[in-house]
Amino acid sequence: MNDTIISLDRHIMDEQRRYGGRGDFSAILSQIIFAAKVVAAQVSHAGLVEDILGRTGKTNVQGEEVQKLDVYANKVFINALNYIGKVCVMASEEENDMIRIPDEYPRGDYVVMFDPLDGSSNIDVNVSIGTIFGIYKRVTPDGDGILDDCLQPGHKLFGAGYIIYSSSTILVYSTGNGVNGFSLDPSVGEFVLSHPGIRIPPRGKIYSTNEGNYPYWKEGTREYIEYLKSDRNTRKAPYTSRYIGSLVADFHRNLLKGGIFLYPEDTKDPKKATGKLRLLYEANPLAFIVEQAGGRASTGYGRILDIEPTELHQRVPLIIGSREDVLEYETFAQKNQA
Ligand code: P6P
Repeated sequence: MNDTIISLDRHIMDEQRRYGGRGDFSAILSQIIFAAKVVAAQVSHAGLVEDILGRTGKTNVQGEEVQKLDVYANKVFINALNYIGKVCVMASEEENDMIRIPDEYPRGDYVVMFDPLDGSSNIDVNVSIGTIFGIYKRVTPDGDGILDDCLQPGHKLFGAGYIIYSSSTILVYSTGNGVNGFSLDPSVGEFVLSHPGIRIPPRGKIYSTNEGNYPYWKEGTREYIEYLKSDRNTRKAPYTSRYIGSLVADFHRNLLKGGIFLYPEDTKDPKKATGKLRLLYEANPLAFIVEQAGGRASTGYGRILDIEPTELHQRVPLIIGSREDVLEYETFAQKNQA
């Protein structure tokens, strides 16, 4: 038996001992791990389970058609967190309003935001999908959490992470002391340390964006993508294009290999005038992770983690990945504001 295996539970306990936590945050992470295992089990055979893959015919707050696995994952995360007495309020991409803690359960000191199953359009074509989560300390003293507890800037995050459901299920998280990745070993049903101390290369050679939006991008953005595709860039050779269409999958690849992901604002759809992706439960948690790994996350005009949120489901342009690549984009994006 290999005695160097470090389970995620052990890693969380080590972190708690090192930083003197009371165990509340650890309890939240442990429940997120449990929920991730439950969702992973369904995702792994979603192709076989007709009723999971079917469509509900309903749409969520984003106006996207809700598929049953979205609904299922949302309920799994809510039910895993609402009864433990560590959380005072939650928010989810799948819920219009904040998620109250049921009266019969105690309230706690933390706030959890999540996108329960990002990449919904890929669910029924067996492409990688993921869960994104962020955890804050509450700002109100007690009782039910309120909107002020949810609308906190990303630099106040206490911890954040994501789970990618793919050829293997990997959970990546940070509590502000570096980034570590854990792979789910289905033979023992545990997440074990597989990617210790993740650092994103300062510059990559991959760019990830939906070039179908090119006609609707602002001038500086278009010029940047043309620059990457030329031999004028610092590599003196075109970057490689990689785009899966699941934020978690595109982000995870670039985190490990280096590169830049861009979902800039576009002029086609008024809903995307400030970008498509959500600040609270998509951009902020991934920005926290990428900065902890030495990368950068920007709107093109400013640091994601510095944005003062105004709405639960507000959208932002998201430019995220290798630090030097994101900084270089920002020089081009200045033209967008001229
Ligand atoms: P588009 C998936 O629906 C998602 O929210 C993200 O996971 C992904 O990065 C983005 O939208 C893809 O959007 O417009 O390129 O299909």
